[in-house]
Amino acid sequence: MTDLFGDADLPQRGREDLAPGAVLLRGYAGPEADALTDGIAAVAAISPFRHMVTRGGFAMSVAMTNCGSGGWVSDRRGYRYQALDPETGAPWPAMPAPFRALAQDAAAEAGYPGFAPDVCLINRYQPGAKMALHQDQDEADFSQPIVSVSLGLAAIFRFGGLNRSDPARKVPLLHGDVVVWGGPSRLYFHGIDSLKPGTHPVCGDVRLNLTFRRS
Ligand code: MD6
Ligand code: FE
Repeated sequence: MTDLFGDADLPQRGREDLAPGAVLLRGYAGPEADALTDGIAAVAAISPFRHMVTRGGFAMSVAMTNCGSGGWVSDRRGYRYQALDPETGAPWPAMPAPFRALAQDAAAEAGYPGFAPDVCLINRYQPGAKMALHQDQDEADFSQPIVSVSLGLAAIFRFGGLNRSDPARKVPLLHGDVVVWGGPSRLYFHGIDSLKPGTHPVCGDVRLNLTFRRS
């Protein structure tokens, strides 16, 4: 008999409700991790990771790239989605098939059938990198969820409410964890604490995060 939680050498699987509409699927992407890291390397060979600048002129500590029919960008003009990579002047690399399949499966598992992501933002955290509390509000249709996949080093995810000052819970996100959120919590404030140094057997000294959206 298989035991969902028994094998010490397997990543823990399971499901946890984080908030109305937000579900954590522990270890869901574990079996796909190698395909995902290969895909990330292929994307980054075309559109390299870079530290984008905020409207205020500060370089973000998280390095980013994108794949799909558009990409999330930030510069002195603000945040937006655009079809061309500003660094290369060319379209973003296509979304690898295993990325799209995983995002659709996870969304359906979490109660959002029919999710059709057109953009995948790829975040790379080195030790000390963090993401300040923010809302994801650059998308056109807030009825579509976001699917977020964590790979490599563990990070603390802060998950608050609709107001910046709402108390935030701290959720450790581990290699293979997938968060799907939408519905009532689609616009909740969230962020990532400063990454602690470490070494992960698959990803080395970084944390990688894929966020799939319908732009
Ligand atoms: C990260 N994630 O996990 C940053 N946004 O590195 C996000 O900002 C995020 O995980 C929307 C939905 C899920 C997320
Ligand atoms: Fe976000």
